[in-house]
Amino acid sequence: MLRESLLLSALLVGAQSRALGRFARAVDEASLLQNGTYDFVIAGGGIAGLTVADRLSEDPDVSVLVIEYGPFDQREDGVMIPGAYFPVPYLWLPLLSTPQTALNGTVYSVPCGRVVGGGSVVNAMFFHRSSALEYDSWEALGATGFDFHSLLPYFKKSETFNEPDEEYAETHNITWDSSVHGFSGPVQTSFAPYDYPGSANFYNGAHSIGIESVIDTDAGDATGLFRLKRSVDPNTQTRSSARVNHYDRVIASRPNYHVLPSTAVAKVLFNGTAAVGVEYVNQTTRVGGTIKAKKEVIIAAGSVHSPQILQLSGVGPAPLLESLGITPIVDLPGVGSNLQDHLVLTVNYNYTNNLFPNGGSLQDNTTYATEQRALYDAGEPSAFDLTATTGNLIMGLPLKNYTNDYASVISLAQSQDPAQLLGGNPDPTVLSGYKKQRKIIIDNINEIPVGDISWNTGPATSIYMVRPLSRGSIKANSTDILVDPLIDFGAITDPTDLETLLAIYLKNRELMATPDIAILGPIETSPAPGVTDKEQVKARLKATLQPSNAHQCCTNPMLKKEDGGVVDPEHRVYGTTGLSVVDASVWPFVVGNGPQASVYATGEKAADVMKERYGLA
Ligand SMILES: Cc1cc2nc3c(=O)[nH]c(=O)nc-3n(C[C@H](O)[C@H](O)[C@H](O)COP(=O)(O)OP(=O)(O)OC[C@H]3O[C@@H](n4cnc5c(N)ncnc54)[C@H](O)[C@@H]3O)c2cc1C
Ligand SMILES: *[C@@H]1O[C@H](CO)[C@@H](O)[C@H](O)[C@H]1NC(C)=O
Ligand SMILES: *[C@@H]1O[C@H](CO)[C@@H](O)[C@H](O)[C@H]1NC(C)=O
Ligand SMILES: *[C@@H]1O[C@H](CO)[C@@H](O)[C@H](O)[C@H]1NC(C)=O
Ligand SMILES: *[C@@H]1O[C@H](CO)[C@@H](O)[C@H](O)[C@H]1NC(C)=O
Ligand SMILES: *[C@@H]1O[C@H](CO)[C@@H](O)[C@H](O)[C@H]1NC(C)=O
Ligand SMILES: *[C@@H]1O[C@H](CO)[C@@H](O)[C@H](O)[C@H]1NC(C)=O
Ligand SMILES: *[C@@H]1O[C@H](CO)[C@@H](O)[C@H](O)[C@H]1NC(C)=O
Ligand SMILES: *[C@@H]1O[C@H](CO)[C@@H](O)[C@H](O)[C@H]1NC(C)=O
Ligand SMILES: CC(=O)N[C@H]1CO[C@H](CO)[C@@H](O)[C@@H]1O
Repeated sequence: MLRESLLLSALLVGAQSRALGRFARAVDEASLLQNGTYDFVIAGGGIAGLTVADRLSEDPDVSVLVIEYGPFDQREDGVMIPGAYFPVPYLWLPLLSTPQTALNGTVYSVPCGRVVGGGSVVNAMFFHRSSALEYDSWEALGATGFDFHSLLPYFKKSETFNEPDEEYAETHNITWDSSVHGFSGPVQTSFAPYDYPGSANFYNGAHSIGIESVIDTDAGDATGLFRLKRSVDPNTQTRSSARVNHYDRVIASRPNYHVLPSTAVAKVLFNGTAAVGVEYVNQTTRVGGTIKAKKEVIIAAGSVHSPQILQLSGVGPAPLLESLGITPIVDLPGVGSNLQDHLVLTVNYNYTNNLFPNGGSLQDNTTYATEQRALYDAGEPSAFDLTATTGNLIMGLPLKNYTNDYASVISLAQSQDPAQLLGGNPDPTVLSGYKKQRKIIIDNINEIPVGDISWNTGPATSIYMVRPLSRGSIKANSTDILVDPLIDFGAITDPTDLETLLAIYLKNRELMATPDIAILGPIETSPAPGVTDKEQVKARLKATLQPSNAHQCCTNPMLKKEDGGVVDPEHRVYGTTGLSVVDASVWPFVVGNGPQASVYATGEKAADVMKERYGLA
């Protein structure tokens, strides 16, 4: 049970600044309760939380505490070794969606990290920026300073890009543009030095139907075929997680940087509308405590949980808060609105004539797996350098490159009633922001990627629909932080999203039928083998798709307040002081590529904004 007697006065009287421990480290509750106060208290130690904590604590006079729901990982193979990818202990399980109305009421699991490092400890490690036009559109919607040109220094600051071996790059058609990369940042990024022969079939097959390669997704145009880049340290071929690159990296030199693991932030404590600290609860004992924040409380609990914390703190849509018996401190309708993710569709194949080895071989062939693991352990190129059973190539294309009939998809989108899509009676500010998003997305739909195709050279192609027009929501369903919120993806509530997915699926069929790939004898086994009628194919896609690729975002959007915004361009929550949000929940709409590179950059930028705000070194 949460302690009931955590009064603001007790918090403020009890809190005194004392000497902090000698090294950055995990702290326990006992030491916190004695000391009780920090300059910055960060709720959530994922990518954004640890990035900001690291940067703020560069000033030795500043104390930072990160409170993280999950534990520290133990550097298990499943976390560290790409080919052994299986980070299940650190996923948020069980975490379920609400029944999805446009998907026959199906409930889906919600993939999310719960560990120090958050998503960066459990993710598939793919590390790419998205197209400049996407960030420029955020800026146009009100996220001042988030255009690609302004973000570029932060993208560079966040990474150490490791160029591949020149000869390997040449024989594998790997290209990049050094001028857009950083070479001294915390995140180690690299290309895998191993590949399956089928990659050439994919590469040549795509080229044969006019799909062009992009030199470097990170230079502002992310459309085309490209080699997957990873947040992997090439010297060890191990994961460069935020725990590794924004905590372990600085541990010996930061007496002012603390992490309290296995503890949930239950709510933000206010004096009026000024955030003054947080209430937390030990996950095991369910006993709580409070911490004072002298300068700021920073919310970084990820896009599913950040809005939940705000709502439980009295910051959110007043009707929702009142239904839970929470007195609103700030009526902010956008908190928990605007949930977005990427749809996933897996297409499976048998082959009459596939090449060996391929993306299925690690699982099919124990001799090969043993041989590859020995090579990995010896520091040689190995299939274990690739994440689980994925391949090395992916393509991201605009709508017109997936279908000649893009005009009908666009007119379907334009014929929708945005108010109905948001449930019929939406808050007018949220509706206003949604309409602006729809316009800018539809205007750019033939320029920015709407989806991806990635063949693993073996049994599976992964299709992603990354440009949703549907919107979901996060709503607290209890005042107890340990009770999961209601997570409604709103998947394909706008039927345009299913049409876009269909276009990508059909383009993939065309690709698999090119001579370069057809020679391998692929036979589709799911989701719609032999089905050609479009309505029937769509029914199969609906039954097979997953509404989440673990890329949740945008639930506390940086938009104007009159457009349903939650934070201003300096990450400050409207109507409050001393409270900000820094994670992927502040984005106006989802990026087309995997989000992590953009989350690191968002965190770097937020930290700079805060240093400026408080005049920190
Ligand atoms: C399985 C998986 C695969 C992915 N693959 C890729 C990929 O290949 N490429 C890519 O670019 N992106 C990938 N992603 C997405 C990427 O990791 C996320 O977008 C990113 O981690 C989001 O960063 P964040 O800081 O917003 O939140 P997170 O990194 O999710 O961090 C939020 C943290 O807050 C903690 N928290 C939640 N509630 C509380 C609370 N009440 N109190 C305290 N702490 C709390 C959580 O435990 C978590 O550690 C993947 C994600 C997952 C889960
Ligand atoms: C939570 O409580 C348990 C049981 O008392 C304790 O062992 C653990 O250290 C506490 N967690 C933290 C982070 O202090
Ligand atoms: C929808 O769900 C119901 C109940 O689970 C099931 O009987 C029905 O077959 C499903 N329909 C489709 C089209 O999947
Ligand atoms: C690289 O490109 C060349 C020329 O287009 C092609 O012949 C070759 O098969 C490609 N190889 C790979 C691994 O993509
Ligand atoms: C998309 O199609 C246009 C023609 O409409 C073409 O010029 C462009 O190269 C294609 N993009 C890619 C990445 O193949
Ligand atoms: C709350 O804020 C007011 C106004 O800023 C201040 O006068 C008061 O001392 C604060 N209360 C506490 C308990 O700090
Ligand atoms: C299994 O892997 C071994 C070792 O690489 C290889 O020699 C063998 O041909 C593979 N077997 C099959 C069926 O592909
Ligand atoms: C939400 O809360 C209500 C009331 O406590 C409960 O009946 C319902 O089962 C909860 N919903 C979910 C999905 O947990
Ligand atoms: C695919 O291969 C499996 C295993 O050999 C077999 O059971 C299945 O019938 C095949 N499916 C098709 C559509 O060929
Ligand atoms: C986390 C922390 O800084 N703990 C300190 C609290 O204060 C005691 C006594 O002053 C120190 O011993 C702890 O290191």
